[in-house]
Amino acid sequence: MEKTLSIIKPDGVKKNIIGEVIKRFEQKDLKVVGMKMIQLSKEDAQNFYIVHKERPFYSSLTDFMSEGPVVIIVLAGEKAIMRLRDLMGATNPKSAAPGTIRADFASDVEHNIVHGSDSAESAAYEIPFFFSSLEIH
Ligand code: 3AN
Repeated sequence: MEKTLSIIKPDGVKKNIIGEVIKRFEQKDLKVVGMKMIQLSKEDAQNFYIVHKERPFYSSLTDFMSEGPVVIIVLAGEKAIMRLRDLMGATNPKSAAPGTIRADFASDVEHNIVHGSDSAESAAYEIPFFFSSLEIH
């Protein structure tokens, strides 16, 4: 059993597809073991995406991620990290495989509906960033 962190980003919440995204996780046997809806401050978003701080899109990404509420989800399952990435599709929806969340719903490379930890190291940073052990079931 592996755990990974997903975020339904502000564009996904605005498009009213929280249920649709979670349904896709559950249909592929990824189990929701922690969940909350919060609005990130700009500083929260900067700290969460600290690995991207030198990237040209860091400022607009952290503006976007703090512009409205997000749903933060911990998922558990076998190979959960890789399987969540497969369900999401490529970062740029133009390159995302048909039937993936980003191919179906994302507008562009920044507004791409969903986040998923990209490695075990990222998950180990991202899960405790949002959840205490009491909030994971
Ligand atoms: P992923 O979310 O697929 O792991 P990352 O980690 O490379 O992609 O990027 C983190 C987030 O930064 C993406 N989800 C997306 O919102 C944004 N992003 C990535 N590349 C770009 C880009 N070239 N221009 C604008 N935003 C980007």
